[in-house]
Amino acid sequence: MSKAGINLVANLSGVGALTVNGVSGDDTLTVQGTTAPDAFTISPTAVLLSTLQGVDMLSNIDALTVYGDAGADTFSVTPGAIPIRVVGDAPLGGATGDSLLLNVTTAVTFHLGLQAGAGRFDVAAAQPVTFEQMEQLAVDGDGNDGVTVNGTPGADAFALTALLAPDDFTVSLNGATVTYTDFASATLEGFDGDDAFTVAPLAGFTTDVIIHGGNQTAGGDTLHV
Ligand SMILES: [Ca+2]
Ligand SMILES: [Ca+2]
Ligand SMILES: [Ca+2]
Ligand SMILES: [Ca+2]
Repeated sequence: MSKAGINLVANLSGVGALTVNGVSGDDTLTVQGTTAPDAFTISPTAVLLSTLQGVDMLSNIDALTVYGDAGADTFSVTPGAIPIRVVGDAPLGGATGDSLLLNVTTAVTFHLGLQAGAGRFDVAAAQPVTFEQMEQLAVDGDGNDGVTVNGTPGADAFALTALLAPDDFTVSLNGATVTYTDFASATLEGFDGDDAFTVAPLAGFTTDVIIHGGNQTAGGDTLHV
């Protein structure tokens, strides 16, 4: 463990439970994974790392960053009182890679980032979760809440595809696909630009789908079901 600003490096061995307490001031805790595949379980109060030493209890920390480093890493994140940032690192792109699972019990809004594999989830009554260099994205709800997928000011291509369970689906926005499980509604926000929406429901699909085309530019927004 190292601390910025005071040249402190603490080497830990044989630690049972590790507590990090920021006490006062503006503190960011960064947890670095290994070059192997790591499985992180992340919340505002703990960062657990499969069989390796994690941070069992963290307190008085104002922001949390977790780096996966190389390897196909998994990040299971429960949002809460502090902003959480996860960086998958290598591998970059491709069908397999780093995966983020966001666990929510409230409404959630997806924002596409500028780089491939980057973006942000705004979670009602919690601080946001931002991600970078993430190849697989999934959000698990509690069945009662809605997800909103925000487009960009330009022309966007949305595709909502129902999966087998009654309230599971994927939403692809300009090629970035997120799998949503257990959501009562899905709202697709086109905003400005000529946006194209494709919806592929299945028999028995129970999620309400709401589409807002927003302002058009020239050709208008289109919906294909
Ligand atoms: Ca890793
Ligand atoms: Ca990685
Ligand atoms: Ca990655
Ligand atoms: Ca748009």
